[in-house]
Amino acid sequence: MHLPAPYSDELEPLTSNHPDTPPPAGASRREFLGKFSLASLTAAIGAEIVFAEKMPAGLIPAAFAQEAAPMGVPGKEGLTFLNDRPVLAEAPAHVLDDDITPGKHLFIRNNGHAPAPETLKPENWKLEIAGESCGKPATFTLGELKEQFEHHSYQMVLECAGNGRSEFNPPTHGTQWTTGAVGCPKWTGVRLRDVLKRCGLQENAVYIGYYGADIHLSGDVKKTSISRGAPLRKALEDETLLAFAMNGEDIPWMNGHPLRLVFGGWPASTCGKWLKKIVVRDREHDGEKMTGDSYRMPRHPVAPGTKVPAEEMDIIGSMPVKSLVTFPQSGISQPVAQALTLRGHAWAGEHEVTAVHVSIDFGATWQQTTLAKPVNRYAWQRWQTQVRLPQKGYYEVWARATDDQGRSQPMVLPGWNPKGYLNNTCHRIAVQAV
Ligand SMILES: Nc1nc2c(c(=O)[nH]1)N[C@H]1C(S)=C(S)[C@@H](COP(=O)(O)O)O[C@H]1N2
Ligand SMILES: [Mo]
Repeated sequence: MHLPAPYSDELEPLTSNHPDTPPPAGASRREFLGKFSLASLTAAIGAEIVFAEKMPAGLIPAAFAQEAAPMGVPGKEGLTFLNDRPVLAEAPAHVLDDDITPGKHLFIRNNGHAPAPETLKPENWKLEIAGESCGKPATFTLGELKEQFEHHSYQMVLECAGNGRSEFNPPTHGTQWTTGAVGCPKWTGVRLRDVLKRCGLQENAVYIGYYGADIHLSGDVKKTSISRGAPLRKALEDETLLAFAMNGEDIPWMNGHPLRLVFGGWPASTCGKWLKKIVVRDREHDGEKMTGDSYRMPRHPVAPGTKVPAEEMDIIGSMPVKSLVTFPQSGISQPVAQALTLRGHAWAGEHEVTAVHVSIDFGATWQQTTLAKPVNRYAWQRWQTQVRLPQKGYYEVWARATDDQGRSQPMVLPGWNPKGYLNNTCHRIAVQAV
């Protein structure tokens, strides 16, 4: 499936030098294959090509075609697939009703091609710690990480900074997420802090960056699809994990098995999947998608459609206050005047949610809901309540969360920004009273 430009990918449009794209008319097959070394094809397939020397120049490996149809990923259920190269899939709100998001319902946001499952063997996995501000660079096997460092588990929200992008007007380039690029599984791993302390931090260390094993969309192994990170203070938090398990099981393939980085309350783009290397930096990390307008917001509000210079943008840190109505499913019918249970989750980046209100009259009046405490910092919080719909007809249920700083979700779109980040408008569902 090839979707039109704004639906494809944040920064990397699907171009003709993509391995699954046929050679452009007129270009020789040799020219086409010339762009892809055998090594990059092998890496993308995840296995040695036995009769490589017999492979016709320009042949597009059938292994790539297997990915194309049907849309779907083994182990995933109930997700809406927005794209297949790279794989992008989000969860409809009602699919996120569980307190702890099961692996099958966790969204997928790939910037490149996921490494082939055969290349992700935990017993062969290694993590390198390096960078100019690392005291004693070292490599750990996954086994050593598990044996030598204490294990910790936290339930933490994972949300793409572009979640909600599809509503911005004028539209912004990137994955057109509706509301489902979010989930809150329970992560288990070792603390990044413990591992960094073992390797020693030089005094000038200020930032960390990650590198994963995924393959650039072009197939070029020298290119990196994404390499982001976070300031050292964030990297040293209790909850910042090198996670090797999710919900007590292996992390799903598309979500970073066998090792991923997890930060609490920050854009999910900081949480490197298929983690191979961490670099300790003496400056803000400058990897792929750290610079320019990637994951940055204008320092001051701008009129929709404005071009904002990079120096007037700041890197996104804590995510904003937000909520979802996960029950009932939007579109249901409900008998007039009967109690209708409503529930969902609310979260607020590095902050706690202090209240969730619902409205059935387009925001004219609001009713407070019962709100649970988070099981730990950075976990989402369950809210629930009941309403009665007074007469037959169409209603919308709106939910609005407020954080411990007194900030509430806007009822209309928040500030437009060039990349369409941080849309935390109130979630709405449709209900018909019959
Ligand atoms: N190695 C690697 N890590 C990555 C990405 C990626 O493409 N490659 N995507 C990032 C982005 S933009 C998001 S939103 C999250 C998505 O995590 P998920 O696919 O497990 O939901 O992973 C982040 N970590
Ligand atoms: Mo993302």
